Amino acid sequence: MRSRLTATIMALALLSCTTTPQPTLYTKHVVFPEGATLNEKVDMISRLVPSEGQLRWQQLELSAFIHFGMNTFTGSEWGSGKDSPELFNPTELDCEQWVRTLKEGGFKLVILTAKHHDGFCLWPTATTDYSVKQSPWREGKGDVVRELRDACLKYDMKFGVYLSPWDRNAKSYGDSPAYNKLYIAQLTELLTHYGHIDEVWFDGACGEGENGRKQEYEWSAILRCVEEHQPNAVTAIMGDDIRWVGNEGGVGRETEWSATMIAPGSYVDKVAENRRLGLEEMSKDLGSRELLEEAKEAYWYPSEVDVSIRPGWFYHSEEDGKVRSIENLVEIYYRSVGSNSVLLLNIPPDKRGLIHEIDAARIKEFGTYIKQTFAKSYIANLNKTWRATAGESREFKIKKGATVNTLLLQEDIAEGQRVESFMVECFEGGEWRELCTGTTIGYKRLLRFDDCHAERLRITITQTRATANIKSVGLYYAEPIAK
Ligand code: FUL
Repeated sequence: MRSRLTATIMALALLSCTTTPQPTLYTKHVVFPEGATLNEKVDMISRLVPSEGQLRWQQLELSAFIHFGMNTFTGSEWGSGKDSPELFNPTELDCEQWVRTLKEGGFKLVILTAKHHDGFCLWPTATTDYSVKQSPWREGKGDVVRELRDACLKYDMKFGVYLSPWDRNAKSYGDSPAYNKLYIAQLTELLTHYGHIDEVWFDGACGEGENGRKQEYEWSAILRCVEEHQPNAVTAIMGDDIRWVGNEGGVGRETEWSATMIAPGSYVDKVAENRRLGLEEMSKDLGSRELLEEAKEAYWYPSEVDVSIRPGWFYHSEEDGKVRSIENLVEIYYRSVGSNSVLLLNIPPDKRGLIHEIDAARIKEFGTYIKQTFAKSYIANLNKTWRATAGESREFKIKKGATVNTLLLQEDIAEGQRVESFMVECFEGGEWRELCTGTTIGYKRLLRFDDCHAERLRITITQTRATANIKSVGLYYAEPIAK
């Protein structure tokens, strides 16, 4: 009996030794050991994965910005902070109309400029006399943050706040400790009075305080404040979960790495390292092997493409004729969501406090177009993740008689971002021809090509940081957009 028991224990021990150990995954950040070779670094960065919050955020794909505030009433983009609160008086403010409109467009999250650079607060803050409380709107008893929050709850929309670090009204701005205290107090109000917050947007724009004083922000304390009060919220731009794509034109990179060597700007002790590597948000290359060779660390720091539906971020009636066309919005969609980014599209309400009819109609049209385009794939999706090594190909049968012009590829980013390049061919008239090629895939990659009537499609993963985890493949037909 005893010997049988010993044998069983030994067999179990042996089994546990022979089962392949799960490779270590690095959440959000990885430090390479000193002297690590390029191959070792490539292997480690391939196992860098997003935090749960970053993964949830990436899956939203479409998020909306609402720039609304004093500038809406003064016609400016960057208010001086000296305009009277008396000017803030929307006549028909209806946050439910905003949220319904955004829902129709397919947007999943909305971020409100609770305070822009002029310092005017859209909630009745106790921290300053420059807020809705001092305005005639709802006799000083209104709260835009709360109204939008409630509308989001009603329509199941995620909710975020933009709190401009730059403040042209605050007397203390430029007196660093005093202003940091005020800023954190404002942030705390937003994070503790309105229930769950999904995203906090920290703008990087920053001017001088009185007499040229330079404000030094205490980013570590600011981010700690979010961590303490809203641990599930993601932080953007000067935050460390979401990276600014580097332009405000709606143009993502051709090669977009979420597992990148650029450190968030709020990590002040990493500023010099970014400089050493020649990295800034605008850099073209944020993840090549050449860069990796030089790097000491890497971050999961995915890109967000922020762009306005109008030339300005705030509403100006003279721009009513300049709302982006549906064609342009769809182009932006391919260059953002289709390029491993989340789109943050700004739709600024007008002086009434409503999303203007022109913008509302455009948003609806955009949502309908995207939904229709991706409603039906002409190839069967993978029934399980395709684990592809470099050079591996897979063929897909295209539905008979189909015309296609759009390909969708997705990696399972919960296991990291790995693909460095791929090639797509189609079998037509008895031979294979190249349809398109690409570099990174990441969460989602969309590629467009001329109408094609092929019978089969072949995808080859030409280079990858490690075995790629291709989660989905789709082939669609995008209708031409009427001009
Ligand atoms: C910039 C700001 O200066 C603009 O006014 C706008 O808010 C944009 C989203 O970010 O940095």
